[in-house]
Amino acid sequence: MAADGLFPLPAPPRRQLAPGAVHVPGWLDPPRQRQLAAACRDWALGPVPARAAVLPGGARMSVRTVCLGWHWQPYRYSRTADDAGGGRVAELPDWLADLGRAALADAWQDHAAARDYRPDTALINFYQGSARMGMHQDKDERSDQPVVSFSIGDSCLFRFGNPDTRNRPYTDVELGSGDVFVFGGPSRFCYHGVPKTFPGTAPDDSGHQAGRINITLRRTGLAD
Ligand code: MD3
Ligand code: FE
Repeated sequence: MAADGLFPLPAPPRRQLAPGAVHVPGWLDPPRQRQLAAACRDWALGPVPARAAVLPGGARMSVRTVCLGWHWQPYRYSRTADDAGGGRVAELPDWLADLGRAALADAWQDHAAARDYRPDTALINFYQGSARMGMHQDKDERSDQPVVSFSIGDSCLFRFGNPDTRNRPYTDVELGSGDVFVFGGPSRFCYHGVPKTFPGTAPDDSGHQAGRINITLRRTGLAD
């Protein structure tokens, strides 16, 4: 293969839904999916256990979440998990922040933006059965750096909306195992949600047969 190593790799297939919102199907190869899924199941065990967060009105979310770097609960971040045993959250490992930077570089084809990306937290969501996530904005962060999302296991219906209302207009997209989605710039504060997952659709080689995992990397912009 004459071209091996001599030319840059082609950009991965990707689709821009709106300015700053880019979907890259299958960005994580199966070995990487398996490594991430195993790491997520490990983090779910502690030092802070994954838990279904309780909303201020008293309703419990159907998704279970564990956090790295900073603990999120509706609707604030802290270093300790005050609604899940009080322990201090595990560090966000450099390799995971680096993976987010690499995904951002590929999705946006913007190496300067990727160099400047400094995520300091990861929220890991576990969906099983009929778990879903209603339309919401992520605005507890004090930074407008992008959110990088990784999906593993079952596929889902993802609904990407607009910055002004939780209703139409929105675009429905299926997210599958290994997909990356980046939300930045004018898309960073758009409403979005997961109306449903598709149980039993996880590829055998994804390493996760117990539903869907979603990892989001973010910058909180908070300091101790
Ligand atoms: C668009 N998670 O954790 S990831 C969340 O699949 C969350 O578990 C969903 O929404 C999930 O807050 C969706 C995609 C996503 C994440 C953050 C966003 C889309 C976003 C922030 C702004 C706009
Ligand atoms: Fe969100």
